[in-house]
Amino acid sequence: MKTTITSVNALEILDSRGNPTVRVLMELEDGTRVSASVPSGASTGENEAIELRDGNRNRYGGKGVLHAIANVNEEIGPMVTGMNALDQSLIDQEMIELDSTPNKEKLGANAILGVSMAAAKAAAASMGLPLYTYLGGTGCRRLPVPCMNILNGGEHADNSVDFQEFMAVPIGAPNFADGLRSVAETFHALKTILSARSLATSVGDEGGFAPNLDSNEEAMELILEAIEKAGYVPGRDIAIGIDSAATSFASGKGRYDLKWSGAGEMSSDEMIALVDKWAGDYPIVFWEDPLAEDDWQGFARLTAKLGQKLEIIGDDIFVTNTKFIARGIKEQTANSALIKLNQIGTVTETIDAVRMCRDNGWRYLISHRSGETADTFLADFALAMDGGHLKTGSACRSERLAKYNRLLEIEAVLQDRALYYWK
Ligand code: 2PG
Ligand code: MG
Repeated sequence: MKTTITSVNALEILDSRGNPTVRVLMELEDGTRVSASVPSGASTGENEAIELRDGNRNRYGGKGVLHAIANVNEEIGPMVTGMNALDQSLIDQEMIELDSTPNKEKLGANAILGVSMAAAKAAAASMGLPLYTYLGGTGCRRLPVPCMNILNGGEHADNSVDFQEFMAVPIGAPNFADGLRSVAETFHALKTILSARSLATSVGDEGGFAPNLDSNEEAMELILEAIEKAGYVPGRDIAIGIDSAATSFASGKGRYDLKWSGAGEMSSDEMIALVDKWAGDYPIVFWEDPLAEDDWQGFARLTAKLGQKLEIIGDDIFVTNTKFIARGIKEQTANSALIKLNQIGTVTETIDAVRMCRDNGWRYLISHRSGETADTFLADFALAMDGGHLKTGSACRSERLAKYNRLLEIEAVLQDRALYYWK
């Protein structure tokens, strides 16, 4: 059969932080050849699928992935060779069974995901279909709103801002290209504003600026100014999305230490009051990880208070795992989930997580990782999942732009058949 997998090999490559990651090369009987590269997070959730690292301090400070590579070359590869690349869920299931641990610690989620993504890419290529059509079907033509991370803090930068990501969200644009342009222009306007105040214009891991500021509020004020300077109306043309990544500054159960800004300790309820105040003061449309991964009660209180007007997204708390999303739905912990392929480790399980959100009236935000490669799988995946929004970093750093540029390309192909809208 044309789509039979004939060879699978893995290679250790470097990600955007210069850390090793897995690239899988796959070939099919009809000569189709693809490669897929796996991303890697910094502010990771405790329950994420395990990224296998060698731990050998003499290579890349212990971050090598030679074991994961060997697992692809010696165990997973031989097993999937001879399988049909079109059988995505079967391939994924067989890998899950071969691993046999709940968090993929034996083979490594980085090894498994590389093969899973490669199978999808190979199947699409062999069928002569764009990846988004193969994964999303013939009716798939809605471009995601690009939630552009223009100011970085937390663990993604060395500055004095506690919240990890401040995103410009082009909610009023007529199409993807104009939406992307408006937030890229905002990014440039922000640079001009920072320079004029002698603030640093160096960037964090995802390409957003990382200046030292006096407070987290100052970040919001600067962004509002940048939106206006770029010629847009905050809240009408461009809204704001935040990822606090609160697990990274939790100082105990239900306690938060705003350590980077030096603003001091806060309880869950004080954090909820801050979110409430900001949601009133600023045009915020979503807030990711406002509280830590173990603060289920705090999340539920926040959702009860603000869930009607704000998209409250769980990242570290749900880790793209249907087990935790199901609990979140039952306990009304949030109203949206962040979706990251490598948090769960296969394409099929990631689609399961999306389906669970959709079936229960939740939203979902498709996301990159802070350590990325030039692989554009995510762009097609976001379109295929039809969730309406995607976060994949700033308007600089090519590993981020690769995804945005792929979406520009798709929109150009779809022409006036492309759809773009917020909500
Ligand atoms: C997040 C991500 C991506 P990381 O927290 O949402 O922006 O960061 O990949 O470091 O977990
Ligand atoms: Mg996050």
